Amino acid sequence: MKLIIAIVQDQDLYLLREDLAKNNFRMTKLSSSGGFLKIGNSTLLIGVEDERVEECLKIIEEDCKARTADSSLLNITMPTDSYMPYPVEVTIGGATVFILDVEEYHRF
Ligand code: 2BA
Ligand code: 2BA
Repeated sequence: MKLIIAIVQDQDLYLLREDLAKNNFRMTKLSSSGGFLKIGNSTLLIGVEDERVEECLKIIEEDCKARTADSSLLNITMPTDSYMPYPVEVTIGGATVFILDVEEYHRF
């Protein structure tokens, strides 16, 4: 078994959740935020059998779109604890995915 950790944009969550459920993938969604832009995103934990990993990745890839972030989203922290926005354009990828081996899986 593998644990797929997928960090996705909130805009893609609805469709992705639907498609995962439709295809019988079980998952847990955590609300998260990135260290760079500091805006909300979603982290999905998806426990899957080894032979279904590719199928799951395909769904994630199809549903999650890369986008350019609003340049005003990035702030720098000033020594006075205030924030100063500065213009920058970043492309947020469709999904950042980690795949981990699951040593044990229990459902009590
Ligand atoms: P939920 O996804 O909200 O699922 C709640 C319960 O609904 C499940 O209990 C299960 O009895 C049923 N269920 C979910 N998906 C189903 C499906 N495709 N077909 C039939 N019944 C389904 P649990 O299995 O005890 O799971 C409780 C919670 O644990 C889940 O909440 C989910 O957040 C997490 N979870 C379970 N399996 C997971 C997995 N393989 N990967 C990630 N998270 C998992
Ligand atoms: P954020 O950290 O808010 O990053 C948003 C986007 O900003 C990134 O998109 C990337 O294009 C850019 N970016 C991030 N750090 C940067 C840096 N040090 N210098 C220049 N540009 C930078 P993605 O790479 O697609 O990442 C989207 C989100 O996925 C990230 O949001 C973060 O929450 C997560 N993520 C990405 N790589 C990760 C990693 N290695 N470990 C854990 N989470 C990761």
